[in-house]
Amino acid sequence: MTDLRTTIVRLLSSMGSTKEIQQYLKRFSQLDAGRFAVVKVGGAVLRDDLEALTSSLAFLQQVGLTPIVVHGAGPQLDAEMHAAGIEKITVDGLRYTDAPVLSVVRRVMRQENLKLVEALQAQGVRATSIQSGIFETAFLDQSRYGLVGKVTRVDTDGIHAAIKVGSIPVIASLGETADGQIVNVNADWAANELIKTLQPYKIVFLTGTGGLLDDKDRVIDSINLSTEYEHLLAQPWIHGGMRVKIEQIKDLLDALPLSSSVSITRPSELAKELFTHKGSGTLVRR
Ligand code: X2W
Repeated sequence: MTDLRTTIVRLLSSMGSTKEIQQYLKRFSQLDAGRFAVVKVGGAVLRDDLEALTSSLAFLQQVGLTPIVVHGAGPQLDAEMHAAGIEKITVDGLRYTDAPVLSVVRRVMRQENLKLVEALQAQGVRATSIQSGIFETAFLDQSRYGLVGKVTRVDTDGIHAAIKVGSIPVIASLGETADGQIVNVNADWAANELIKTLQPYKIVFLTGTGGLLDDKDRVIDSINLSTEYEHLLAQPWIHGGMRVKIEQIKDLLDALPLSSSVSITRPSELAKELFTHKGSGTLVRR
């Protein structure tokens, strides 16, 4: 396990001076503690990069900042469904979720949620598992997608209670309808609704690729949607998943104050993104 010291040494050596980090720390410590950052973690990161994720989140907590984590479990769900002999059906990029699929979703989401919470706790970091009660949902279109929800309201009570005691809320992307039916919610959608409700100071999507990639698979430093959006979507090398991601980020930024931006980076670069001018990964502005 990478310890805190290693994270700090890595961070400082990537910056050359401690002045920048001090400036950012000072600025962040003056913010409303309940709205510092929402960090969306894809399932692939939980599977492939748990160690870096845990030490980066531990670092934030050690310096007195409590991020809010919302996670998916897409690849783990694929693997478990395959193992259970259940065929994966995707409709408009969403997992068709009938009762047998939902039971896998509930089990795997719980397992992945606890995996991160326990990894944080093993490093002495306070973390609170939140697997329900946050995303109030309606059925998106039950005949088309099955038990898949769209978020209608975000109940932030559980999040605020955790942050108040300095504990990192770790939230699974499961929703609940007014009738108490648990439903499957796309984790990016869940994160976006949480972000619209909380309006956090920092918005970070952690992915295995470390950012949005160009035609040569290099991380794009920054994207300014107001001037580049149409041009970008017209590029032949922008394929399915990335197109959806860019469209969703545009929708999100359109709903937020003009000064907002979205960072897409990898777990080991999270501190660099937050505490340096140069940052890391891809910064998307409106
Ligand atoms: C997603 C939820 C998990 C997810 C799914 O079943 O795959 C729907 O498609 P990642 O790892 O963040 O992609 N839900 C309705 O989004 O996980």
